[in-house]
Amino acid sequence: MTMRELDPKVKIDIEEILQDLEHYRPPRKGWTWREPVPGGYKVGKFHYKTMTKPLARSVPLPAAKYFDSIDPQPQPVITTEIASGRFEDDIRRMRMAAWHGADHIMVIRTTGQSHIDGLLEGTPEGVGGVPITRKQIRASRKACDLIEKEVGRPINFHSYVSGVAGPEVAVLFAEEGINGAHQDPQYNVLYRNVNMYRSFVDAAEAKKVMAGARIFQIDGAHNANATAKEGWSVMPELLVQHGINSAFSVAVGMPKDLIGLSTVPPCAPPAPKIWYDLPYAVALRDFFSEYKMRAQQNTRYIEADIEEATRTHVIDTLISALTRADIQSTITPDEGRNVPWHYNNIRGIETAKQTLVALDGIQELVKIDRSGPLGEMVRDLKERAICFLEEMLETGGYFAAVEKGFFVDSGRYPERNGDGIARDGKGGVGAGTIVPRDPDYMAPVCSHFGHNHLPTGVQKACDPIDGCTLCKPEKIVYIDELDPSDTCHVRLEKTWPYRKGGLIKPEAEWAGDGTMLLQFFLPEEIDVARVAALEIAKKMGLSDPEVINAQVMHPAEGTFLEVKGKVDIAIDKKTLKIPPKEVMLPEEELRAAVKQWGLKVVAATVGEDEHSVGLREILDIKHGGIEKYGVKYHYLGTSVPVGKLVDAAIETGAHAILISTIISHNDVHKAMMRKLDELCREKGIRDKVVLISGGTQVTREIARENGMDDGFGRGTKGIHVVDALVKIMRKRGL
Ligand code: Z98
Repeated sequence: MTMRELDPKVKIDIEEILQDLEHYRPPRKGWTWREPVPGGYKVGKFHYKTMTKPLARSVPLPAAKYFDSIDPQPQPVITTEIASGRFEDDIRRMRMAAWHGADHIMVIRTTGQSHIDGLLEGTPEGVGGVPITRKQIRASRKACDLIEKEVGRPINFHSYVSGVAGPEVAVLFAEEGINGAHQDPQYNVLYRNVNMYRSFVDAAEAKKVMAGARIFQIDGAHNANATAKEGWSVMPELLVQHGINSAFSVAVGMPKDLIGLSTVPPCAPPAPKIWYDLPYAVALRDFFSEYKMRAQQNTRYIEADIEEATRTHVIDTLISALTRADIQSTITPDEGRNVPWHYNNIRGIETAKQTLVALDGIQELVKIDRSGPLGEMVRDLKERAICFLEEMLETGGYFAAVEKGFFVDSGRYPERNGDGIARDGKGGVGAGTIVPRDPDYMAPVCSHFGHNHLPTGVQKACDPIDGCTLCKPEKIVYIDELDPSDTCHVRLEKTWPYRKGGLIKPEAEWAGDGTMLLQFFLPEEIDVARVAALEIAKKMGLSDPEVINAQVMHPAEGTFLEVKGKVDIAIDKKTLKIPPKEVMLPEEELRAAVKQWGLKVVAATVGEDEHSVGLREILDIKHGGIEKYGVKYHYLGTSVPVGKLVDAAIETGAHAILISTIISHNDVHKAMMRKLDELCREKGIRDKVVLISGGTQVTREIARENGMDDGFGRGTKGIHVVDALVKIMRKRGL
């Protein structure tokens, strides 16, 4: 049962995870928070106020290379939602997400699983999410167990305990080591039309089971925000919904530290967001100070533009940092444009991490000012929420209020527009199925809500059956996928060539799907551009092309487009020639060597070549040219005869000659290189000077074949040239 640890250089082996799955038991249960470092956190040259224990392995933020590759981990747990429909593919995404700093991985289940009145066993791939089955959970949890060891931080795996099968799902989750779940009986009532009484009875049972396994609970109040006509109008109601679920959970026996409120900013730009979201966040924290906060982006405002989603997310996260968020959830524009891709998950995680790291300790520098309009707005919100609750009580309580359509009304309470979601107490899924317990009711299970008539002398409810599945996991019955024609094994066999067989094929949703994303501009108005974009994609050989994002740059001048489509191209890895990786010397070492030699070079563009920009970038300090590392240069200008360069090198005692050519017709660039080499030989200085050529058409191979010591093409920076210079000079024993 013990699995081989993951090797960071090797892909996770899905087939190995699926092996012996029926006997796998999660080694750990319950939710975990990140570990704060007492007294702050010193990494590299910085002292952080609120960061947590660093990861053993991770991918740091892109700019980390300028900061000794540090990767500070903010206090809030960071969520990502991964649910492509195929859990066998999601596992790889989970690993990538964990390396980028996600420790809360949420699986959206197949649309409307709340309607299903039993556990799913052996359901094939899902649509718009993953079917939550024991197999899916167990395989994913097993993968997370390996991944968390690799990154050195526990991963919270999360799904939903809602709907008519809620209690069964809760037991399944408790058995399989799920760490977090949405549970809110109001969700079922309002959005899935589960009978209201049934929903609350089931919730009591489900919450009790969750508490027993220390599964962290997130409520569903935010759904009102995403459903209501005007998200910001329902702010008082959101407070009420949070209150109902929290109070009910506590009454059922859930400890407060396991109760999280799902807070979603009600507004987004172009609205003046801060005037709505900040008072809402503050009111929420005032009312629910004993509970945890899970802050999530509002799915409602997510459009197809990733930049737009990112900008809003940054502002959301600023509000989280200014107030308090224990969990920062991320979403991606994938929700808006149907590209469930892990790179967008990673972007969302990075947005949260980058923002939270940047804002470390912000509360010591910036205070929420309640003395002005903010305090007034917070009070107003709280008053409206309390009045809502009072009216609810006067109406006859929660159930009566739901029947009257109190909830998700688009009016700003106390206004009502009469468009709320009204449910019939006698109707809905599972109506009339509640059976009162007999006085001698007895269920031989340990995690159980309410009255349980244990026979005298029985200590533990499950003793009479020699243990329930929570106490004796070996009693769990594992049922594999039932449709033999569509199992993850069948799918894995199809994708084997792209995962293990050495074929490289692009993927977005699923392994080997060939999905690619194109970004381009068309100088046409949007309607024309959309159609033209599809034609272009087809001509490029993409099948099933779809415009997933189109943005007007100007109503007449043009449109930016993103098109997804599929290619049927796979590259055989064996045919690729991978150039050996140049290991650069550390910057400090380069500077020291340059200083020791007093390194000097002469440089020019040669022949009839007037293109000086590239060379100047390599020389000048401004963009990190060789000057930055202490190299002195003598620039002779453009179209300089090679002989003049050689003379200058002799005169100035230069250690190297750098030539640059962009023009390459008739192989003039090669001719220039050979001429330089020959001249240096004639003058007897070839062993004293390093010869380097550069230009868009130049490669190391071309340069070396034509008498140079090294050559550089596009994308070269000064440091690459300095590195080459130092290495060549050392090789010559200088
Ligand atoms: C989120 N991105 O909250 P079905 N219960 C609750 C929910 O909020 C949801 C479900 C159940 C969002 C995800 N929420 C949306 C309280 C869904 C799902 O019936 O299986 O779709 O239930 O993070």
